[in-house]
Amino acid sequence: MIDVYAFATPNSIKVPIALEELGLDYVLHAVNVRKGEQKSAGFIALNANGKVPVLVDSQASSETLVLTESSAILIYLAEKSGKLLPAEGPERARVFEQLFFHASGLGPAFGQSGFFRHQVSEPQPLAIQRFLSEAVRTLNVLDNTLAERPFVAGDDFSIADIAHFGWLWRREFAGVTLEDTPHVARWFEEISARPAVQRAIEKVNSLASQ
Ligand SMILES: N[C@@H](CCC(=O)N[C@@H](CS)C(=O)NCC(=O)O)C(=O)O
Repeated sequence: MIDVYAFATPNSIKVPIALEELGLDYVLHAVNVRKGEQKSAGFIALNANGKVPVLVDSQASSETLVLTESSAILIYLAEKSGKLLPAEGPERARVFEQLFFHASGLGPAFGQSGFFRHQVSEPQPLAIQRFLSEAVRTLNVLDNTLAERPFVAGDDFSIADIAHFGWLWRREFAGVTLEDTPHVARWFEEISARPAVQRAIEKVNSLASQ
């Protein structure tokens, strides 16, 4: 049994997308980050970092696996199923390159841009300017990549596409549009049209109305 603790957020959505793409059964549990449920004692016992998503796989091995960090979860699911991540060589390295670029570059820039735009009581123009420009800069890096390849890590859809999709799906929060990045816009339309992605979005959005 796989349990996923998540909400309608950019990092959460990656996990249901991967599970839907891989055809793995799972149960989705809402952790309402708008109400601060990710900081409750019960949830901190699951993830000391107090953030979603968390995956719990009771059939991982002899012990139940509790895994945090969306990129680590994507790699775990890809390796468990033998899909969405090349087994070796340069193709595998390209997927990791994009996952790390997402986790250390694009994702935090989008997150901080959104935070300083929407979640501070006192406006801080320098922080807004810094993080919005970094979000746009990393988006342009991705656009240049997608000018050369159909998917972010090469010729095939992979967990790296799922990672980037999470934050691109919530780009409005960060104050980012796709108007000046036609290759990202093309890719975003294609990923959005995948039936597994649509199923995951519907399920995650329904968490917010529970
Ligand atoms: N590096 C983590 C980031 C997780 C993260 O920031 N999750 C957000 C939702 S997208 C969250 O839980 N925010 C609530 C909080 O930080 O209190 C990952 O990739 O899983």
